[in-house]
Amino acid sequence: MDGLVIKSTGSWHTVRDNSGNYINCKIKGQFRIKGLKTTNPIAIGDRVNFVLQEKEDIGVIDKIYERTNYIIRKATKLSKVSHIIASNLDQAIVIVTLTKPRTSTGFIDRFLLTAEAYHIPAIIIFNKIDLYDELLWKKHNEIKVLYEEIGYQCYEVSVLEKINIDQIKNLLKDKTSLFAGHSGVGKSALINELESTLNIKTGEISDFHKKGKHTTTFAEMHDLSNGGLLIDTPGIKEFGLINFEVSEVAERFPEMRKYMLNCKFNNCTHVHEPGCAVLKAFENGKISYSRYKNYLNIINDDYFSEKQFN
Ligand SMILES: Nc1nc2c(ncn2[C@@H]2O[C@H](COP(=O)(O)OP(=O)(O)OP(=O)(O)O)[C@@H](O)[C@H]2O)c(=O)[nH]1
Ligand SMILES: [Mg+2]
Ligand SMILES: [Zn+2]
Repeated sequence: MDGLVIKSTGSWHTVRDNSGNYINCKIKGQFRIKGLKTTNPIAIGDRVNFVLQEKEDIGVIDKIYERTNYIIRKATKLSKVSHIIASNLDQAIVIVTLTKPRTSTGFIDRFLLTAEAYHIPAIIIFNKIDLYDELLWKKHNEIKVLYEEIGYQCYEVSVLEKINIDQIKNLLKDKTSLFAGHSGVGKSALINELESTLNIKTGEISDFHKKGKHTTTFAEMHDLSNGGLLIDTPGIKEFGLINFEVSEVAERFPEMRKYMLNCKFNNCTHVHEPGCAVLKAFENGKISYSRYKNYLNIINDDYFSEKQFN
């Protein structure tokens, strides 16, 4: 029987079959994707085939259908293994807060890069705008304009004050979407607000660190009543990138991609080469400082230290 993986907790996977039944499934044997070392062979969003073990009331997954795409990361940049956050997505949404907790542009850019690598439309939702003072609004507007100019859709939301929730409902309609972001940004709270029948556990922000407490521990796909599937995920501390080639990194920055064809050398890393069209665009203000800085950070972790420019 065919089904969709809607939750994974280690060795058990909840699969929904085409008639809407939920079956607890295990995996048979080993699944390995060539060249990909992952901690999870089955990811949420996977379409699978399983065999029902009638006596036990469980299923055994024996096949994963080819993934159209996926979002993947390493726990930290030093980890050897990767984790597939979710597969077969129509859109990947990063929930960002500028305070409680603060999301850095480095985190946003790593997320966007990964989505670009698999051609998944990426969207940014800024939550907790109720907490903004004048300074944060200023910062917010700068960041929002920056990403919108590159071509990313941005939304401004407050779950607490129920601001712009309908916009998000429209955005998610009839699509399979992923919510990702740091712990405490309000991913689960926003889903509860979008779908009043759900009662997902949400957590406080710690007073001292102003960070979330990792309340959601497993990714789970939820049904939206106006059509659509939405994946809630555990908060991510660091979005470790899998090993992209340097040449690929610039290609995944849409505003760099535009210029790199004009670089003098076709193996240009856009750092110091003469005749580099990307550097020229950066010097002329066509590529933003924060994006270029994050690009350098990505291709060469310590090229610029975060401290120096934050
Ligand atoms: N002020 C304010 N607080 C919010 C808003 N949205 C969510 N919160 C609060 O932020 C806290 C964290 O929310 P969660 O939904 O648990 O965050 P999460 O992103 O799911 O976190 P993890 O499951 O740990 O990854 C809760 O106390 C929410 O009430 C908002 O728009 N404004
Ligand atoms: Mg949560
Ligand atoms: Zn170049």
